[in-house]
Amino acid sequence: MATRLLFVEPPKEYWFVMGEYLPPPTGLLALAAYVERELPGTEIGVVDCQAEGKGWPELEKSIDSFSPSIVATSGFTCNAYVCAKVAELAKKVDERIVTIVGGQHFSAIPEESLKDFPEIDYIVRSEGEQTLVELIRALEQAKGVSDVRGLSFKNNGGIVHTPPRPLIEDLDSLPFPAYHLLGKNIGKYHFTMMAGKNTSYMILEGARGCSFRCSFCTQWRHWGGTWRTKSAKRIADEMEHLHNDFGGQFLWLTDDNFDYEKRGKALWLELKDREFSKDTVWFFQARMDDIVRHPDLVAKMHEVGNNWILVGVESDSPERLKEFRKGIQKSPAAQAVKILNDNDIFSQSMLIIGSRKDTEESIEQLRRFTLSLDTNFAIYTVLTPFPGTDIYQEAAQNGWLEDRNFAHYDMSHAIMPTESLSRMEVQEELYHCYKDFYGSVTRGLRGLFAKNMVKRRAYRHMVKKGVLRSLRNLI
Ligand code: B12
Ligand code: SF4
Repeated sequence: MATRLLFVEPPKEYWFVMGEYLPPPTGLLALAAYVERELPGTEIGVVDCQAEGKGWPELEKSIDSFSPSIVATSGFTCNAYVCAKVAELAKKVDERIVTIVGGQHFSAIPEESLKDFPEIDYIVRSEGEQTLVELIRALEQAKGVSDVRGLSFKNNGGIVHTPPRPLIEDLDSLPFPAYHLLGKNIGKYHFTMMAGKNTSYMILEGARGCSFRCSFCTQWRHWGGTWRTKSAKRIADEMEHLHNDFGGQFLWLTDDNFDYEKRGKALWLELKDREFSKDTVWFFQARMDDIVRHPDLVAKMHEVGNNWILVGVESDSPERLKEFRKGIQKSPAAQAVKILNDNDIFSQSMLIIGSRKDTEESIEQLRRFTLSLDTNFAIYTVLTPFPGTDIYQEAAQNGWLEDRNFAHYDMSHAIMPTESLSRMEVQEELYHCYKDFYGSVTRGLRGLFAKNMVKRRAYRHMVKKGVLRSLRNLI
């Protein structure tokens, strides 16, 4: 009998800091497209609970009516319980349903996850496409799965981790993500604060991994410390496809480190004569040093629709940058933000508080530095020990993990104390950071009446959605 594979995007909490958004389940769509191509006999379904407004009871009905042989789901650390609940629900509907999860969190701690969540049958570690296909084949042929690389599962009371799978060499060989499986939901995806409620929001991958080694980041570890990019032509083709075939107007490139050096010019050449780029805006994340080295390419990307960049500023302190292994000695944030502002690209700066050596004074210094930056938007985060990072290991060994509820690992909940601040004091400091930046009447008015529409929307969001109030409630 053909495999019936149901991908589930579970009911999740929004990250309140960024307000109302509905992201397409990109990771699941990448997997679905690959299975569709490699195993054409598979019956594939996608339930997106967010888009369909489904809660747990409705999801149970959807699983029941699709009658899957496999249920697959994905989530970050803060959604780990939600993924486990999907597996539990699948087993409740029919004990024979095979449950599979993957993604950065489960890949980082497969042993602990399989022990904590007995309802999960298989964890696919790191890159998912080939492992999932081989696993389905092995299950269809009712042969053992121990030859499938990149898999963790329970066996005879123990846990087996098969050897890691080599990564796919050529990302251009992957099919386009299966947006067509979203059916009538396709027009619902939006990111109100970033692009307005009625602008269709889609996510695409330009690259996987990162060649840097920041101590707080899970990304490089998940992808084995490598950085692989799709070709500029492939990225442009994928953007065009999302725009022309599905109406995508606000495109989010998942790349955590854009890397102008390696492909900025080539992408500009690919996009500049394509009609669709006049009707889309797009976003990515970039390193400050990359921006500063390539102001000319920053301008060129803007010409072809890039209107928002998230920059990992993290801290102004050289000690902190060293501790985070940012690969930078002195912060070039001021120059980077100026280049973005000069090019009318919305500058979003990410800042981190709560590292071991942080004190009231050092956080106050970071606040002053941020105000001096003239960044359009500041997002302060609390240093979060995501499983898979060195910080997690160090914190676990030293007993610093005061909150072990993974649902709180969202960079807004303080998880650890510092040497001189209690966990709650770190939480209070986070509130003060936002209050300083967004609570100032002058700054607020400037934001609300800014010429730049994106900036107006962002400030309106900060005021209307009560982000400050939500942060206050965490204390
Ligand atoms: C787009 C994005 C978002 C979007 C929406 C994402 C979504 N669909 O929900 C928004 C802006 C909303 C967002 C929010 C947050 N995000 Co975010 N986000 C990303 C980003 C940039 C891309 C995700 C993506 O689509 N990747 C492309 C797909 C193809 O990759 P993938 O999901 O990893 O899947 C592959 C494999 O991992 C594997 N796989 C994954 N799942 C499964 C499941 C199965 C069954 C199988 C077989 C395989 C498999 O196979 C896939 C193909 O190989 C990533 C960084 C990155 N580049 O991945 C961060 C990232 C996932 N986010 C992160 C974080 C921390 C957050 C926030 C908590 C806070 C924040 N500061 O942004 C919030 C939480 C929101 C919430 N409550 O759910 C972290 C997660 C770290 C962790 N361990 O938890 C990441 C890794 C960023 C980072 N560098 O640290 N995010
Ligand atoms: S540069 Fe960005 S993506 Fe790369 S390791 Fe550092 S934080 Fe992670």
